Amino acid sequence: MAQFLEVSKLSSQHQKPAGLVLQYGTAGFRTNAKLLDHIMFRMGLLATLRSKKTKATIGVMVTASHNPEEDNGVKLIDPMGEMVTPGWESYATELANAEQDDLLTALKDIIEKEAINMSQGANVFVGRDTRSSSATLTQAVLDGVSALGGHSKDYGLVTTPQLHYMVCCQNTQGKYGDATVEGYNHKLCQAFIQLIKNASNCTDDQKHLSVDGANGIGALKLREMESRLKTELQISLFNDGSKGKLNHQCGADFVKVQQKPPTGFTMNPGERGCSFDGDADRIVYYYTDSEGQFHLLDGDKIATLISTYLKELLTQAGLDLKIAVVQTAYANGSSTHYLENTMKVVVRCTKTGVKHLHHAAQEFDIGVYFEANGHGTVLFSQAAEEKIQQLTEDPNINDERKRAALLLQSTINLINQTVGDAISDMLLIEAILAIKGMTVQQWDAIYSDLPNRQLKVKVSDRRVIDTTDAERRAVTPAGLQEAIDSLVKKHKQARSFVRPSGTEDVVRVYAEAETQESTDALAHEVSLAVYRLAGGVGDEPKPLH
Ligand code: NG1
Ligand code: ZN
Repeated sequence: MAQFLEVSKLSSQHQKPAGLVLQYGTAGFRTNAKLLDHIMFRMGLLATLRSKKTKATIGVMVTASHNPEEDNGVKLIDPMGEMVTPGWESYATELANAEQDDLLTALKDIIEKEAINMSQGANVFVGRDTRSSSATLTQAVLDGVSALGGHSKDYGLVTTPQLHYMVCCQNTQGKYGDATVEGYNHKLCQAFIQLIKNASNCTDDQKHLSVDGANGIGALKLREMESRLKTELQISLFNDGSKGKLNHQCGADFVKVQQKPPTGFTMNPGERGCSFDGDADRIVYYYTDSEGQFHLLDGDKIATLISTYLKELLTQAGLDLKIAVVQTAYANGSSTHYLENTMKVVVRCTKTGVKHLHHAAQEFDIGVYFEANGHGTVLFSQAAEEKIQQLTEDPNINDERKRAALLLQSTINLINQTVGDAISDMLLIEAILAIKGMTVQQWDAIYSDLPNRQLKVKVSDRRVIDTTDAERRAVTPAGLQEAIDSLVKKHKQARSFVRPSGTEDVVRVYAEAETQESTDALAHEVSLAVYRLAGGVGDEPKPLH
């Protein structure tokens, strides 16, 4: 077939280095940008097949999120704007790892298994972050699409959640919004302005927010919205990419893991600040108190704020909808305790990676999901949206119920339901704080985090660690879980688990306990157990203090 001849021809310009093996991990392929040209071409091919199969537009985002500037990566987006379905992740890995001469066989294998009609049209949306390697890698994706005769639209520089939004808009024939950056800006800003009308007496201080753009795409895209927001929200944008390096000493991941403010950031005591990550799908908030102490409000605090607000609105609206919060093992124990015992909402724990959280959240009328690192959103079931819509149109309800229903409706419009979105989350958080007349300190005081620590251990093959129970227990290597259990017993209110990272060649160690000292000691002891029992490489982990 002519299409396969074209694939052969173009693939020779995007040759795979022999022997290189990469996995479609927690968030797609991610590694040094120099190793990714063939991957991008092949993901262009795969997105085209997926589009033919689903008879819908598919997205391909070129980004390595919070990784260093030298890295890059790619994620595929399914028709409703969600992450690509797991079965196709395996195809992605198979196609990516086929040696140059076996590429056509691997491609035909997928076509056959999925019974794809190759005469069906295909449409692929492509977007990229600000990395210097992203433009050329995008071209490789576009070559892949064109090799199989697919149509493509290159959105150029967009945030990851913006591309998810575009795909959803396109496949819902505009019901979700207009599939343009202007459509996105319009939808979010309008919903935000609508919500904030319900806040009374906001002072200029309360309207001010400092934002760390991680020197990435989020900064660029927030700039484009600023003028529409400025009467209600005055943003001071730091790390906007004009001089600093992407994600270097800044951004949501740096702030969360280091538990300190980003560099190049000035903020007075008590003021709110927030950080995006490199592709603007994560956000964390923070402030420094009058003693100079840094306070982080991570994904768990965000989920608590949003679910409290939604629960109150449901009560005011008199709507009987089931709300749940979905977390991962990284959620702070205090947050889970507060949500279950004080707020009395259903809490689910899933494996790391938003696709797992997203999936679990879909089971409820309203599913609030957040990873502790600040990646998350809120999903409303179709039935919930319809009930809320009906209530806004009901002439027989009182003002309080009407107001609550309208607030819920604007919240639905503001939140990006396709995926976690730093800009959309930020606007929702700002609106909630304003409506509730709440300061960042009051938000922080809802519950107190248990001290926690994340560490990384290098091992020769991280796949030796297999986990169960939403990654909270290690099944292999033998003896590791028993070692962790006995270390945890030595500390008060302690919890610890280990899992292989899906985005870096490391094993992640998490620990929490009653005091920071105890937490750090536990994290170190568990790191040593991993190093000794799971084939550690390099120097033995050293104590933190
Ligand atoms: P890995 O490297 O698999 O731990 C990290 C984050 C995930 C997710 C992905 C994708 C932690 C502990 N892990 O995954 O939550 O966000 O990156 O970006 O934060
Ligand atoms: Zn990201």
